[in-house]
Amino acid sequence: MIRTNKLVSFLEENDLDGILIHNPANIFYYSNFKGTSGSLLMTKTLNYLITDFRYVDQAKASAIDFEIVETDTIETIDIAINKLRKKHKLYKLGLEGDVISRNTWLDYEKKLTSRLVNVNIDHLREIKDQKEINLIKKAIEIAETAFLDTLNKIKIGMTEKTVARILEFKMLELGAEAIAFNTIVASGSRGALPHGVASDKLIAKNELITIDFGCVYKGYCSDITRTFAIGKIDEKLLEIYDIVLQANKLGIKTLAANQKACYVDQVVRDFISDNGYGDNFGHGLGHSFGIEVHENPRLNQISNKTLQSGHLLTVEPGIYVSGLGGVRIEDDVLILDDGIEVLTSLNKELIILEEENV
Ligand SMILES: [Mn+2]
Repeated sequence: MIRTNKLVSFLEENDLDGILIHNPANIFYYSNFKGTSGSLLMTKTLNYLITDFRYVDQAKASAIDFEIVETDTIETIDIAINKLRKKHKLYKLGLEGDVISRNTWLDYEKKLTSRLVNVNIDHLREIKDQKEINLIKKAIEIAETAFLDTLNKIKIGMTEKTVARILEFKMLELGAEAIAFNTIVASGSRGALPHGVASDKLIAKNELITIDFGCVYKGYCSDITRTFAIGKIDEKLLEIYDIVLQANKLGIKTLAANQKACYVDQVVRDFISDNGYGDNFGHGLGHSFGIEVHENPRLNQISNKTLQSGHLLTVEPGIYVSGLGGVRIEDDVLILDDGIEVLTSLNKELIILEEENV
């Protein structure tokens, strides 16, 4: 109900009679409906879930606070809405311009008798409630358990893809409903690719391996990165590991309610620059996540957000050296009124798998 109340406040503040929601993350957030076709029409007093024949039973079972409106095809949503418009005086209707295509917008404009206003309501999901935190904690626990299991199974000569599949299968076996994103397994010089999705490269000795992974549990994501080693590692990479580890700890220590998001990024960026790798950290320090794996607020140089209790953030500094490799260490942290809670619990000191055991 708190979620709906916040949306109603948004409608009031923006002088809207209702909103037609298409973003699947927002549909799930308000209605608990996860079907891939449907939209919500929410007014200050009534909630409708508009979907087609394929999803009606699922909608009735999951979206218990919503009246289900069945349409024949996507084209007839407008007929349903225009009917509802008469009942609810929907003169001004919010529509998520960041989510629907231009053609869909034009189509609505042609067919709906309401005036359409471009809105984005994603920020209403920024502060996580206890129920969400509990699901995210479970998604993290599953991912971490699967990661430790994968460390025991990794073998020299496997492809990065095989390592990714072992980790993903374990997450699913442990109760995850899906993986949160394409698992990154970047070994050796591929470690210099911040988004090096697992490839056919073979796992080799004397290399670092960065794995960035996460799963979805009951609609909520986890997002974790660890870099570990097999055998003997180049001195320069060991130095880089140590800098990234310190940067990660510094970022976590700097997080607090009332802190500016850009300031936290700057503190860590300055630290990495002071250690000589300023040009090798080309992405933001972190981001929020929840129903989606990348949500606001962001920890980066242009984020003017002030952190608040209930914000959930990744802290993921990385150093990437083309031709040599890279390191990233990513934790998930919850901002509290009087401090923080680090939700990830995997060891961060460099894990070195002995060559003869791999
Ligand atoms: Mn991340």
